[in-house]
Amino acid sequence: MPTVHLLDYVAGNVRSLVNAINKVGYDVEWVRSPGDLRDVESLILPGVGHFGHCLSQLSSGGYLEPIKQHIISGKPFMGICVGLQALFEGSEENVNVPGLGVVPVRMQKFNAETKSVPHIGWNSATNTRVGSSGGQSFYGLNPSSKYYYVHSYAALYEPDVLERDGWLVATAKYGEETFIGAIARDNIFATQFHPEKSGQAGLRTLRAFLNGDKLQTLTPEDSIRTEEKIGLTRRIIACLDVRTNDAGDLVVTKGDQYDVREKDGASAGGQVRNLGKPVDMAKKYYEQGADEVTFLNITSFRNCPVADLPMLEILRRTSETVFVPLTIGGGIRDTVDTDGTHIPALDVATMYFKSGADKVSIGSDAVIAAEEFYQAGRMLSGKTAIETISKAYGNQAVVVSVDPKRVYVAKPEDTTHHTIETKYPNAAGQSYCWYQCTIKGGRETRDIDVCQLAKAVEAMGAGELLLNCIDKDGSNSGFDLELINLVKDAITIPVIASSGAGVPQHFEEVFKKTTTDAALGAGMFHRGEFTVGDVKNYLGSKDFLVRRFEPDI
Ligand code: 1PR
Repeated sequence: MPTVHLLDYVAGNVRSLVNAINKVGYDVEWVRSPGDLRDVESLILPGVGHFGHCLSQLSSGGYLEPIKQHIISGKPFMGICVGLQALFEGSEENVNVPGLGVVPVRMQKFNAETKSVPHIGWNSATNTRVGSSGGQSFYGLNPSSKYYYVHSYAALYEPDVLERDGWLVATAKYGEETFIGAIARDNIFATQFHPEKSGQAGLRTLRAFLNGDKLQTLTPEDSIRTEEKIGLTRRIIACLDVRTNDAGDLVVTKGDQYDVREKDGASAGGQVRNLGKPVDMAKKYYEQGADEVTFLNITSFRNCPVADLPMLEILRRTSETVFVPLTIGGGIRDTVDTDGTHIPALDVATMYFKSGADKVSIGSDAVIAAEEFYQAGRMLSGKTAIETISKAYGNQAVVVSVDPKRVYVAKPEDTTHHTIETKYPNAAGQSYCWYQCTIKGGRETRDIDVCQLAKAVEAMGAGELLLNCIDKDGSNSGFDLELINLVKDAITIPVIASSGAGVPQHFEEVFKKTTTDAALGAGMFHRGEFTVGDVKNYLGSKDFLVRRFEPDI
């Protein structure tokens, strides 16, 4: 197999990139020291996390000058995400650290007053020179395709500024802002999106770069650049709750209100509901068009050494065939291993990232951390799992999964917590409620409400909130819209609505009646009642922008 060199200067998640490169027929070799760069032909610079951190790491490792020399020499260079940002002059994210200065533009933070930041999800990358009369694309980018982005800072697009200097530019639109999704000139290609996480569209781009296939003429159908096609799509996530069943096998399960045992079993609860094998099901949902796949390890594997966690193997295998973002939750916290070794949450997360996860999802530990945050007078300790992981891997890598339950009261004064007046009073006629956070899979309630939790974890550096709802879980009765609106109003990071989806119309409802950034389904997909494709077809028929699965080409 031909070879490409990867420069992995921070211990990031590059496994999916390696898998994607292998998938398009190339082998990866690592650049281990600046001197290695002399003999490199094709170089990819991936990047995650913080601009300043990445550039300082490159600088202190002695890589900056050799990278510049590689670029000047005319040999193929590709930057991904912060690898693209590194080519620019600098970034508002850290004004004191200069970039490589190849592109004379500075990165700016997205306007968080008008939309969720980070920008997470599937968006366009459309060549600015493509018009309705046709045109050319570069490195396989297609105006009809969508690509997976996750970033808070972007190079805002100013028409013709870069094109005048010979750059090919592809843009995307987020809210009112148009930004650079990809650029190319001579031997340089860089994408703000993650091709390794962008399904077949991303693999096509990666393959085009590695094959040196720079320009393509678009078919008339693909050249039609309509406003309706441009922009962030509605993100649909398939969630797999995973645990060992009574026979000791790791299975996908699903409960209602978090009870995953069959109801027709013994009085103490029947068998754990077995809905299939995690790796196979993840692949199935990928091929149905799921925009992300989330695994929640709903029981801890207490007697297993951390390095042997069965979930690590599931991620390794899944990331070989599933090229969309993978999230793993359950047990992301400081842990004591079977031999008594203390393992910090950051190390647990690192194992998952190295196995192919793109994000970790923190549940119980986030609730405890939020309580401590308030007890300390809203002071950050710097030691929580959220803070340490987001500092090392970026906010976008940290999801907080919340498991709230409704608590009804007759009037708001009956509780110190933030209440809403609900359209759905309880049997006692009480029409106010607050949402109480729980830990340990809903088994233990805590004296903290969902708004307090959301604000605290946002301050700690969480990049996204996975908003479950125990009352709605497995009910097939639709999402808890009141809860979602409440939380969306409290924070600016993206929210994934979860629990209650039963039919495609529920996704339409949640996107129409709330400003949720994404929506997640579990049981309706596992039971085979609807596919992810059914949901997307339905949303598409209602004029929502959705990404369709692109078959291999
Ligand atoms: O606390 O950090 O170890 O994380 C444990 C994780 O496991 C948390 O994210 C918690 O939400 C999850 N979890 C724990 N117990 C259960 C359980 O079901 N017994 N599942 C559980 C959470 C909720 C969603 C579900 C949606 C949609 N499941 O994952 O997929 O409710 O379901 P639906 O569409 O069928 O209604 P930690």
